Amino acid sequence: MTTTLWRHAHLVTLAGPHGWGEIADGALLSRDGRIAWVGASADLHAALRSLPAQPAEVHDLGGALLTPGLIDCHTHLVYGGHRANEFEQLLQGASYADIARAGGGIRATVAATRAASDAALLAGAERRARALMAEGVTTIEIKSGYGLSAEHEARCLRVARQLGSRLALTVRSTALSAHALPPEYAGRPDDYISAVCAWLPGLAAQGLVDAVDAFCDNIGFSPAQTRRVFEAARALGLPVKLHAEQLSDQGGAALAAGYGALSCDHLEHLGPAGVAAMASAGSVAVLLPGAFHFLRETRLPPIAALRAAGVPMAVATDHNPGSSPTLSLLLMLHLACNLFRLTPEEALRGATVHAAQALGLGASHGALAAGRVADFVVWDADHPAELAYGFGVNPCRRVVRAGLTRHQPLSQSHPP
Ligand code: DI6
Ligand code: FE
Repeated sequence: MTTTLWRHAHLVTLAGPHGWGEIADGALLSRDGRIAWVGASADLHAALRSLPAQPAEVHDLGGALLTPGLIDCHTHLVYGGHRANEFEQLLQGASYADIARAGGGIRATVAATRAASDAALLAGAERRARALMAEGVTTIEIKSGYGLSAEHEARCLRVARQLGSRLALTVRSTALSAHALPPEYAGRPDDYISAVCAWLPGLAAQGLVDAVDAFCDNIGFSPAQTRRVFEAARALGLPVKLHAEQLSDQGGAALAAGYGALSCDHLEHLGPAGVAAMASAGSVAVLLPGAFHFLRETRLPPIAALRAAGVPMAVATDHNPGSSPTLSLLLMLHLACNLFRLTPEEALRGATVHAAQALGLGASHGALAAGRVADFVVWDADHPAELAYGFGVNPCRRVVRAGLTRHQPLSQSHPP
């Protein structure tokens, strides 16, 4: 029941619907992993007087910038191998779809993932998670989708759950079994979808699934197949998300919105009907500038239309070995501004408030406000726009997760 005081902070709370929510000289009290109070230093004495006991620990931040912990709401962190060879092919002019149709792409990673031991999958995912954490990430989503059988999907989701218990990190796991067609179902996509729908209840019963996702595209699954997966999720009471309109407009976002999707992700080919459907369902648009950059795409997601319709926009790494092998969420903030023309405030909101919403954690995470989880980051920065302004720069000084300080995650030899 100890209370900790963080004082002399330049707070960026992001607590209101717009603006940074800046408090130039602020303080924050954390208690039992939650934020007990946050406000201006001038009001601190009154806040302290109302406490049952005085803070056991006091940290003077010397005016440093303090923001909510970053949230990476779309990653494919658990897999075997890498696809650097495909990067060479992409540079020689092959397209992502060409490589996938020739038997590379997701299926190459499926083979490597199935061949990897549990220990190797965990070690690789943990190394990647620690790299994200070193930049102030306190919550991540991890998708399955490189196992593509009941056994291997469960293995990957178990690794995701293990990361959440080994590391000072909140992990949400998403079943993306409808990611690609595994070789044993070649030419039989409907049979594969039947299999996915049949094994989902087992994965859910093992407590491995927080949400269900699918890849609805011309090299993925059709809207009708996606709908079957969503029906299976609905029967289990699980929320859905969708890889939608990444390479073509299949009407996936509107389909997902019809199921109250938490988010629709990628969206380069999203049209007006999809934007309107997402707005009325309250689905978050998860923008993935890493994949856009890596695949040298030229068609931009309809940012102005999303903004005008009031669709909340999130920004994530989409970390995966095939289209976004990045481990820097801060770099994604920069690219979201420079490539997609988000404002630095939209970008930071996209990796905090709106990312939380995309994971169904909108009431507990993503902003600095009393009652929320005490996840925050202290930065060597004067202004919050600096987080998106630099690229290849990591100004993260200190990370606090659930009220506890996490120093230098990369240098720890043992998980906290
Ligand atoms: N879209 C993506 O960006 C990832 N999955 C998907 O459906 C890429 C996955 C991969 O290429 O391994
Ligand atoms: Fe993805």
